[in-house]
Parts: sequence; structure tokens; C-alpha cells
Amino acid sequence: MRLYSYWRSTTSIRVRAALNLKGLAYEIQPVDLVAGAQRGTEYAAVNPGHGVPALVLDDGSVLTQSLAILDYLDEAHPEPPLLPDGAVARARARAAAHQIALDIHPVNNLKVINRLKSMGHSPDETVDWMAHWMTEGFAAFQRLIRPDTPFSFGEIPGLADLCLVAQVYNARRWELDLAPFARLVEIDARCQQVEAIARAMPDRQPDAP
Ligand SMILES: N[C@@H](CCC(=O)N[C@@H](CS)C(=O)NCC(=O)O)C(=O)O
Repeated sequence: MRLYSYWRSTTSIRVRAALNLKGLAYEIQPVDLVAGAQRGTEYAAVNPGHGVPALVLDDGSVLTQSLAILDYLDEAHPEPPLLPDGAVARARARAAAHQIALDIHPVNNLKVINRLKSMGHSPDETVDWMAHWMTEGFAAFQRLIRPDTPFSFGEIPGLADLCLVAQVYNARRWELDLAPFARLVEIDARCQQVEAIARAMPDRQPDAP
């Protein structure tokens, strides 16, 4: 498989971690988001949505949207599972993941920040913007997960944890105050002890500077 990916992209981190957890082989095809490669004709042919990641399967099928890719990976390669047992628990795990993937990430995406800057907002204002949505989203996430498990929903890392580790990385990048989110910091630290997740983090990517 080939994964179109950018080292620091949180959506790419999620998918890299899932591929690693499931022991799947893949090669990385870097897409330089800062250089605008996601908007070039070559990548637009892969993903008309102009975002990473995109996963090309061995038969040439192209999958886009990180959550759809994660669903595919969990269906095609069920072990280890990304979701807990039981319909209610699964809905709750998905809801926590969506809190980050659908409520924090879209409003803090590079293209949104660039748009805010082009409308006259200063870099400091855009950092405030991102911090606002991360703080609100992390507060909700912390209340949505289980209070008593090593990972967000159980004994092994799952969908919500993969979204979390990526967003915590991004939060640290922008120097967000994580003091109110001790449970999230603790889960992130536990996830970083899992080699499959640690190997998915930005600094270990071939396109990291
Ligand atoms: N909803 C999409 C979002 C994909 C996306 O936009 N990813 C970001 C990187 S985290 C990106 O490529 N941004 C490029 C841009 O904003 O121009 C997904 O989950 O895959």
C-alpha cells in the first residue's frame, strides 16, 4: 500500500498509527503541505479534496478521508480492533474520536488558518483561534471517554486514542496549556510507549526535516 502523508499532519498520524498497530506494510509518499503540493494537479488526481492522507491499496483503489480509511482498515484487518465491544461503547468511542476529527480539526486546518490570515488576522490571532477550539474540544473529549481505563475506551489503544495523540502533538506545537487535561496527557504518554504509535509520530517520518 502507498500512503500519501505529511509528517506533521494530524490526519496522517491517525492513519499511520492504525496501519502500524495492525502490522500492515506501506510506503510513504510525502505531500508537502507547506509548499502547497496538495493543491497541485498531480495530487488533485489522487484526492480531489486536496487533503492528506490518501491510501492506495495494492489493487490500485484509492481511499480518502482519514476516518473512512480507519473504518476500512478495521473492517479489512480486524485485529487488533480499533473499537470496543458493544454497540453503545462503539458509538461512544466514535463520538469521542469525532470530537477531535470533526469538531477540532476542520476549523484548525491549514487552509482555514491561511484563509484567516488572508482576511487580515495576525499569526497570534490564528494561534488564539486554534487554542480556543482545542481547549473546548479537549474539555468535551475528556468528559466523553472512560475515566478508569488505561486508554480512552479500554485496555488497548483505539480510534479515539489515535485521534487524541495526533491532536495532543498539534496542541504542543502551538503551546496550548494542557494543565486542565491531565487524563489526556496521561493517555497520550501511555500511547507513546506503544511502538506502533510512536513510529507514526511526526519526528519519525521520512519527510520530517
Ligand atoms: N477530513 C479530512 C481532512 C484532510 C485534511 O485536510 N488534512 C490536512 C492535514 S492534517 C490537509 O491536508 N490540509 C491541507 C490544507 O489545509 O491545505 C480527513 O480526515 O482526511
